[in-house]
Amino acid sequence: MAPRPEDERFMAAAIRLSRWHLGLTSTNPSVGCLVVKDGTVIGRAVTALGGRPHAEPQALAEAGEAARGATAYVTLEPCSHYGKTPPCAEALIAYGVARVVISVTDPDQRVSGRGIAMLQDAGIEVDAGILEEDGRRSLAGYLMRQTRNRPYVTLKLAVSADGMIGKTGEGQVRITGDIARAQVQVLRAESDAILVGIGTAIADDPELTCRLPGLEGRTPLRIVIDDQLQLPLDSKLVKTAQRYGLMVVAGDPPPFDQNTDKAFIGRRAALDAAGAEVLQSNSSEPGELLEALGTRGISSLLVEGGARTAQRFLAADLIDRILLFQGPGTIGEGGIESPVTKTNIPPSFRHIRASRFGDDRCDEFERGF
Ligand code: AOF
Ligand code: ZN
Repeated sequence: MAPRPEDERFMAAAIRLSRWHLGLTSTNPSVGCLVVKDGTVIGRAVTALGGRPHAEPQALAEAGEAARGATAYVTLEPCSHYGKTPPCAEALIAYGVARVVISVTDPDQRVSGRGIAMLQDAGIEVDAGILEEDGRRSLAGYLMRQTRNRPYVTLKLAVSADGMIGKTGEGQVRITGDIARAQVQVLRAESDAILVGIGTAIADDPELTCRLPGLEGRTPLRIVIDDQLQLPLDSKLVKTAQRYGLMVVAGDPPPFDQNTDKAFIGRRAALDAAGAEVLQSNSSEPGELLEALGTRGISSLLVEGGARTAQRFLAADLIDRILLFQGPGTIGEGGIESPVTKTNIPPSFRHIRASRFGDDRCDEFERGF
């Protein structure tokens, strides 16, 4: 059957709803579901924290008896498998829903079209592919991990008007204002993990937490690429390792043997004792690290700096989205040049949005996958 005029409006609302739990449901996707009858929303839900229950049974339970004959809007094809919960397609059938509108079909091999077939076999009308581009964006982490076993990677850069991301020897430089910075904290909250290089970790001593009121509990796993384990034990990252989690990636073979060098072994033991996890992975091959993260269930990664780390990911073609925050001030002498500016974004990226946050501007670029 054909989509109806109201479909996009309700699907847009379901997609917005699904974003509430981004970063909180891995390895499951955060899915939104609305149950609508006679133009009124009678049930709504998002995949629960930790990934279960799924969205549909919760939305159906809210709608109750009234779900009979209603339309369900779901951002992802309802599941058809007996996993840790019974199939959502079965719940939709049992509640007597007349029509199901889907944005994105599920690449999970246990589902992959079977959810739709199950609904259709029960006589339910199904329309798929509604607002698919937005739906895919909201599910980007899940889709990337399912299809390529790696997280979806967002590079965030704050750039001054003269194209700099910082100043040599100066630690944190204010480039953007409070509203843009709050927006970055929302990005952190939506991510499963956040990554910086050791240069940034030492120069800025960042905490990389989410401190926005109401979102304090949503700090992602913090990761530092630190080939030789130079992260100071009194850094904010190490001091908060127990509380928020910290992964330190010891990488490229340094000019000593990591298995016998006493100082290195000592630093590794100290980080371990402080609650950090030390992972061995070749940092000049970021793909290796991404695969390890994907295997651990990390679906979305925010790369926050600095220039060298960004460059490595870009060179390996492992950035999927770029958020370029641009402040009005200049840095001038001693500035550290941004690895990307609006004029040299790799041609595979498409500009999809420009927003304003106070005096700052944010341009968003993405690459399809
Ligand atoms: C839905 N609605 O809200 C979500 C779905 O481990 P399980 O049993 O929870 O199954 C995980 C799979 O369920 C996941 O790979 C994806 O196919 C689907 N997630 N499905 O119908 C939801 N989160
Ligand atoms: Zn399900």
